[in-house]
Amino acid sequence: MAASERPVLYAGGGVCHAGAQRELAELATRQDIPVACTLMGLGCFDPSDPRYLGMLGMHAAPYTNLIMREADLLICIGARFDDRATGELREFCPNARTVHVDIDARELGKLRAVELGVACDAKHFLERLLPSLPACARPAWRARADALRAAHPLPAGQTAARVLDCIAAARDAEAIVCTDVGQHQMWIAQRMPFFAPRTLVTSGGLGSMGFGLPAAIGAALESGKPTLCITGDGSLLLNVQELATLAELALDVTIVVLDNRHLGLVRQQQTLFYEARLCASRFESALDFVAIARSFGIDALRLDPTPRDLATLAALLRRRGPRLIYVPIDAREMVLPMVPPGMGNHVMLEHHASAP
Ligand SMILES: Cc1ncc(C[n+]2csc(CCOP(=O)(O)OP(=O)(O)O)c2C)c(N)n1
Repeated sequence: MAASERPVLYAGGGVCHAGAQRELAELATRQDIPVACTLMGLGCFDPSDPRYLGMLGMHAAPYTNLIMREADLLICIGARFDDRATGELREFCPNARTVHVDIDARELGKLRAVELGVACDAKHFLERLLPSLPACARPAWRARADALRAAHPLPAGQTAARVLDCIAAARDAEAIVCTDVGQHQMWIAQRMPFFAPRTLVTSGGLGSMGFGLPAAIGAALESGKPTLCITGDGSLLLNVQELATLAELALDVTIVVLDNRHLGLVRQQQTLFYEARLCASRFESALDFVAIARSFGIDALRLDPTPRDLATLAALLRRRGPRLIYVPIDAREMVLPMVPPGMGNHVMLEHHASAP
């Protein structure tokens, strides 16, 4: 670290599992190092800290990937160089020496050759490191990162983004957000700030559609906190019978269904990489999610992504669940930027003609 001019911390779910967020903050602050998180690491670093770079990888904001590309030292803690985070491995932080801390020794050197691999729990590692660690400031690197952030922001969002921004602002500060798998999950990861580990409960890695509603029931039961399940029309159907459990337990869960009448992430891949030949990604029958929820005995209503309805959504988030809020969104919307599979993270698709 002393020899590095442009270090970056790459923090994963291991930091959340170890409960090492305070120690990570101490390392980042004392050594003045920017921090990028994986999907599973979201919540392990304060998103309002000026050193925060957001989520890295396939759906990162452009500045995050560009800053990481300039790193001369990569300190990976509790993450595994998954392809959604790294893109093409040979292009990932190409000029950085690498330190990898992971509780699973088999991960060290598996995908990325490292200068230093430490098989250790993230919290134990940081607790041992911090007492001997001097403070330093890196004004030039911070200025460079700020310039890239200003020049290469996340592209403006569309209807789904408006809904998520509304939820982010109106949700109870303590609320737990559970997601399913798909575009909605990636938009949440891109846009919604998470201030503590386990406030985002999502299925990463081999992400399973159908995870969101049962996860929300579990989170609400265990935590007693207001819980949101933000899901897609495809994912909710995979465990829709759990609406009965939710009604029976009368938990404070608000389900927001972002309905694009497609398996959105599949449609997006087919549109971008298969010449828009859509196959088995469009729902031909329009389901009435409000009627479905009511048939299970759960309050439900439809809101559109208009300013007036979003004000109603914000007001409803202050009321106790269970409730289902059905929000139709524009099916052409894509999760952008997107690093095409097999490319380096600096190759980011930021616009597409078929997106609104
Ligand atoms: C059980 C399962 N089947 C298939 C997939 C592959 N897959 C990932 S995202 C996705 C589409 C999700 O659609 P939807 O829930 O409507 O969310 P959207 O992308 O539209 O936000 C599919 C089929 C998966 N992750 N899990």
